[in-house]
Amino acid sequence: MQHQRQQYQHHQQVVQQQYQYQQQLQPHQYQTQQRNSIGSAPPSNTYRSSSGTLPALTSLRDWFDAVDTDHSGGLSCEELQRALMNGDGWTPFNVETVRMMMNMFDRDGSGSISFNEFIGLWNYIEKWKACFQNYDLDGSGTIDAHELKQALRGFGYNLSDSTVQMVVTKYDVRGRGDISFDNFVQSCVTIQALTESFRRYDTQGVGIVTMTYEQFLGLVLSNR
Ligand SMILES: [Ca+2]
Ligand SMILES: [Ca+2]
Repeated sequence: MQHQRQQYQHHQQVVQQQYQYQQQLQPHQYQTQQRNSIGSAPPSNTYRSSSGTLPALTSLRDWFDAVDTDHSGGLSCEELQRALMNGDGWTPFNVETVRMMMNMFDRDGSGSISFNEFIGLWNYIEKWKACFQNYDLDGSGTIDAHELKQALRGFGYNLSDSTVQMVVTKYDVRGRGDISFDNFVQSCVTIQALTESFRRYDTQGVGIVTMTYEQFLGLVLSNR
């Protein structure tokens, strides 16, 4: 009996560890569960006009018009890149992050970002900025491995040091051991998307999947 109970407890422990990844990005839950901890939920890309975080619309319009250099009424990838800056020395966003934003917010698929789409995009970035500042514990303007680990934990991902370090290495484009704002957003959104893909196969929710070669290819390609 005692032995069985110990076995069961051990099993529960293992399952709980495997489940850790599962306590993951469901922003509506995190907003309630994590509010009192260090972090905030990773922003969702749902535009809420009532959020009150938008800069005055007139100045946003001016900014939009200023970066719409060909006056087409929409922002191309290059124009959008000029509109978005990192806080650390005001370097422009890397083009991969800009493309990711385009894909998320070009709702009508026109290939450019209209002013209305830009409002949603701007709001999304503002929320990420607040999140970034929250986790930039030393105020360096970048996120190092320790800070990223805290951030991912705040989002519900309990990743090992070596996995976190792998993420930093992947997104540390300047080779300084930390990641800039644009890469922080990109890495978090990528981890979120990959985890969601994984979970579609992990029907038992145990953190382990069996998949065919072609399912694996499908998973990877759908995330690129
Ligand atoms: Ca344009
Ligand atoms: Ca930092």
